[in-house]
Amino acid sequence: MTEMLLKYFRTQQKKVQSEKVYDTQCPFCSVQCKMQLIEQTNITRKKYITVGKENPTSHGRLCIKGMNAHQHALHNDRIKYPLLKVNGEFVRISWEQALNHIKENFTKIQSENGMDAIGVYGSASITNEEAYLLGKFARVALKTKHIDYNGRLCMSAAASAASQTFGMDRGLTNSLTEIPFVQCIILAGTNIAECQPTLMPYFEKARENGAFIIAIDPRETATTKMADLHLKVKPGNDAALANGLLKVIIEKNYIDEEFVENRAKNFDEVEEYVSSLSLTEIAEQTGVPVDQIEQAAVMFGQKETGMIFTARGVEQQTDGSLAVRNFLNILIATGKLGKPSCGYGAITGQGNGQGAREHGQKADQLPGYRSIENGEHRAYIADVWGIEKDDLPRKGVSAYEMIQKIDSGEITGLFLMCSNPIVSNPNANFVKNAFKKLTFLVAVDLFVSETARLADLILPSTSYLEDEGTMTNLEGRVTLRAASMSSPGEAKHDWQIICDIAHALGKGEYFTFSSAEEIFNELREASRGGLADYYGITYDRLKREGGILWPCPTHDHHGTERLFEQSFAHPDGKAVMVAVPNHPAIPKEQPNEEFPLYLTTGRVMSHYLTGVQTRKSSSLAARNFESFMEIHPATAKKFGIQDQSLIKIESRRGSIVVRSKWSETIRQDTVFVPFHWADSQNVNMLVSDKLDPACRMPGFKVSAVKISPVDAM
Ligand SMILES: Nc1nc2c(c(=O)[nH]1)N[C@H]1C(S)=C(S)[C@@H](COP(=O)(O)OP(=O)(O)OC[C@H]3O[C@@H](n4cnc5c(=O)[nH]c(N)nc54)[C@H](O)[C@@H]3O)O[C@H]1N2
Ligand SMILES: Nc1nc2c(c(=O)[nH]1)N[C@H]1C(S)=C(S)[C@@H](COP(=O)(O)OP(=O)(O)OC[C@H]3O[C@@H](n4cnc5c(=O)[nH]c(N)nc54)[C@H](O)[C@@H]3O)O[C@H]1N2
Ligand code: SF4
Ligand SMILES: [Mo]
Repeated sequence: MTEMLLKYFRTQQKKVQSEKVYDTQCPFCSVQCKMQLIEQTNITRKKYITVGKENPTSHGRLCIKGMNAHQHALHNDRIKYPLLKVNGEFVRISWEQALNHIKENFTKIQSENGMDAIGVYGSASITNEEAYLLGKFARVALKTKHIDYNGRLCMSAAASAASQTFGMDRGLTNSLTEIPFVQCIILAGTNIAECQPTLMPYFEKARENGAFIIAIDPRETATTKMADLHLKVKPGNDAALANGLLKVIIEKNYIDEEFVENRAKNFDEVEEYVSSLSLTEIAEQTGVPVDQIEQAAVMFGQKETGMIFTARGVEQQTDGSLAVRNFLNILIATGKLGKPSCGYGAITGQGNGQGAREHGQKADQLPGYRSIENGEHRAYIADVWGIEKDDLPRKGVSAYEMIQKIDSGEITGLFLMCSNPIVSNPNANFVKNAFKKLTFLVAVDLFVSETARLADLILPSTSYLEDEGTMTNLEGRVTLRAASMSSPGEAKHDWQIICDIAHALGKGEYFTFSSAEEIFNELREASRGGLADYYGITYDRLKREGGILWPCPTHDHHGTERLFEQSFAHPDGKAVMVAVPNHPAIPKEQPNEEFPLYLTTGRVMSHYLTGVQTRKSSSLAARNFESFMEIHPATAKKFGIQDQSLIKIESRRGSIVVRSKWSETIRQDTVFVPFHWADSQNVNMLVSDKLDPACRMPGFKVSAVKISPVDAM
């Protein structure tokens, strides 16, 4: 370095009068990269830099979202005080007034319409402590059966498939460290390069070590570019494609007979069904040529080790849970489970997508992955909570079905924490109108989101920089997110808000917590002996060890790196295979003359979910400041659509206007629109509300649409 440069850096350094370092974890995806926000103060202003911190999952790597997360957290638009809607305008009120207001309205609604007239809608972006407490709040403080959360739109299909097949659902059956040694990898409907970018080195190392990578996606993405073989499936046909793979695997005898015999059930049923299928018909249905199906099956069958990863491309379908089960059939048939570098991974979505699905936010669930309809489970949790087991409500309904109950007037009050459902749910016009019918809506958020705009009362919550607590990452690794920045204005942690409301409702004795750690210690008890057993995990251990993979039943247990080595989690220890039909019982919407194209939806690297946070970040918003529709040039020409021009997209439910983006790499019968934008660009106005009958997942990934240039209207 030259003298001049050194001198410059020294003067710059002197200008920094003080420096503060905040340890935390990224607020976005399921990798949960550990990081530090460095705040440098000089005479005139503050400067922020985010740097990655060593950890067992992402080893100090960060993606652009993590690096810029502070821009939304430190944004002036953060809500700092409780806001009450008066004559259509939000006005600042005190916490005491806010709590009184909630007490009055919740009590009135429940005395007039019954306990179940209030719904609770939670999130997988809050900590384990908060997710646990929200479940307890619904059952103990509000005594309503209606609680569900945004993970229903995210993890429910994979969770239901793993529970039915394996008897237990942890996103990854193996730790990430095994990926570099896998010989064949199937990436089905997952865009890791844009959605969990800091995991890419695991897959890149596998490639360097000679792995054959197969990607299944209707579009070319930064992830499919890494693959040796890209199966460009017609949207919604993954179950049929997996049948094709299974058929070849069975016919060419890549079956692990011993595994199938000793460790699984129903292989014969699957064999019989797939042998009755025609590969040519599967190729026709899925749009994937026979030779590609054969090549993929042979590669996966031949190799000694193999892993399959699925994400929302396969799962956000009205047969998503069965489609996942069919990929699990392939793993069982080839004996690729419970061994080194052999296993399954549902790439979890939100920061706490794993933990928040284990401790009681789901309509039918109690902590530790217990069931609310199981007598023993009810008794155990009632005991931990100090209530009568008969006082525990029964199971409620899924997220979208709660909204249907709002529409029909069965639910008239809603407590919403950390979600933006009028943008993220399917059939968005219906959802927005339903929310307008609520007598009383409380939204707890960092910002006035599109849904919060409709609220009667908004409560200000704290962000990842301010709120300490545990998050369970995609591996099933419980991590402790440090957070030490002071809260802006009068914002409170989500857990404090829950406790304060419980006190206002006269249920304070069950919510006497004064720290996240105290809540975690109760969660540990509540999860003890359950499938997701956290009992052996403590804050002290998390600080020392950096993260622990559940189940971890005792203090001297190291955590569980690889699941199912000896047996599966069903009582008989066996995995359950199932024959999955090519054509699901509930047919998916198919293109026709009026609506000639498939629409599929998803994500881009720089934005997160409904965009409330990332649209506030100048660096991220600058990368994509508006929505777009990816379309093949040949299709675009057919419909008279120029590149970068405004397009109206219509389905049977509604219409939106976005800009076109020509791309040679998407299927010609399909267009793609991300869902990070709201209002007139909210793609969910187009998506149908049909749900997977097994897990209530909406079919976000397939709709039939028509398109037209806006100036031709
Ligand atoms: N940048 C960014 N990262 C994120 C998020 C974000 O919003 N932005 N969100 C986080 C969350 S909550 C989640 S759930 C995950 C989601 O992570 P992913 O599931 O990987 O993301 P998606 O873009 O929804 O869908 C993945 C791929 O499925 C493809 N696809 C569409 N239809 C089909 C189909 O019918 N079959 C198959 N096989 N593929 C199909 C899409 O083209 C897309 O490339 O990402 C997490 N990480
Ligand atoms: N078309 C289509 N729709 C989809 C999907 C798709 O692929 N396609 N994917 C689905 C998936 S996978 C998901 S996960 C859902 C997500 O859907 P949502 O849950 O609606 O998404 P977010 O944008 O994360 O909403 C979170 C809200 O909570 C606020 N917030 C952030 N952190 C905190 C906090 O710590 N406390 C509180 N109280 N508030 C906070 C944010 O400001 C934001 O307003 O969307 C689903 N919808
Ligand atoms: S978005 Fe995900 S990959 Fe990117 S920094 Fe955050 S946790 Fe890491
Ligand atoms: Mo998600």
